[in-house]
Amino acid sequence: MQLDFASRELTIKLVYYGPALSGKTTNLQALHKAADAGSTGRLMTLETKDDRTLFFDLLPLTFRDQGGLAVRLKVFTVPGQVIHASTRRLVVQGADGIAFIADSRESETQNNAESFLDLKDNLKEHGLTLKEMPLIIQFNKRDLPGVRSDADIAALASQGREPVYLAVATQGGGVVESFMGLLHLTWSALNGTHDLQRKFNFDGDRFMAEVAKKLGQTSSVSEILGRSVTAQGQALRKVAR
Ligand SMILES: Nc1nc2c(ncn2[C@@H]2O[C@H](COP(=O)(O)OP(=O)(O)O)[C@@H](O)[C@H]2O)c(=O)[nH]1
Ligand SMILES: [Mg+2]
Repeated sequence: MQLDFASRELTIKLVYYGPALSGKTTNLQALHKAADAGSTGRLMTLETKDDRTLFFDLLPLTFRDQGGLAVRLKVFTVPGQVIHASTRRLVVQGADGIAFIADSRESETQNNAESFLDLKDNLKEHGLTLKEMPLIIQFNKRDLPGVRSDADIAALASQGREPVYLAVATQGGGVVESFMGLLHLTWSALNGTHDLQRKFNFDGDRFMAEVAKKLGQTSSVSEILGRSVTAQGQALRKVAR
């Protein structure tokens, strides 16, 4: 997080992590498409011709609170290929929150697991742990055959602490939900550490609602956050009790 008191600007760094070709760039493209023109800058993406991210993608999003605080979100992706380990380490540096984009196919389970370990290692390099990092997990490519079942993922979600989302990023499904989940966690953590709401007389709830609106959502924030597998599992357990 970077804070510029003079210009009343807060910059938050969000990183989309995951194995090669899981859909990180596609998530940013869908977010870019969903965002209204006033909130988003150019999506910077550098790809080789076989779809593979060479360095990283960067999507800048800016939201100004009614109180005058500008919150700039810099959304990065990492290149998933094993050979780009040093780039990943660099991109993760200073991250305030991480979205882990997993490929839902059974055949990708091992790649997901390896990338997750790689994330853990890279955080450790910067003296961070997964535990203290705001993190959401997205199971993408739900439209493909051979994916892990909903029940399987629900079971997995109930074991972990992180919110889990399902997505079809190519169609935009689950993309904004995942992003809002990540922003919610990240904002809560930053606010908890730096007491931003009070210092800037900043209304975090109103801010989240504004972001949702600018991302084309008509539902309330709590409704959007409730679309995670985790939240739905909790709701089901409550009904069953
Ligand atoms: N069927 C399907 N394909 C997807 C989905 N998301 C991404 N893809 C495709 O997977 C490939 C890799 O996506 P990309 O976003 O470049 O992956 P990255 O390496 O994680 O940035 C591309 O051909 C995408 O069109 C999805 O939800 N469903
Ligand atoms: Mg990419």
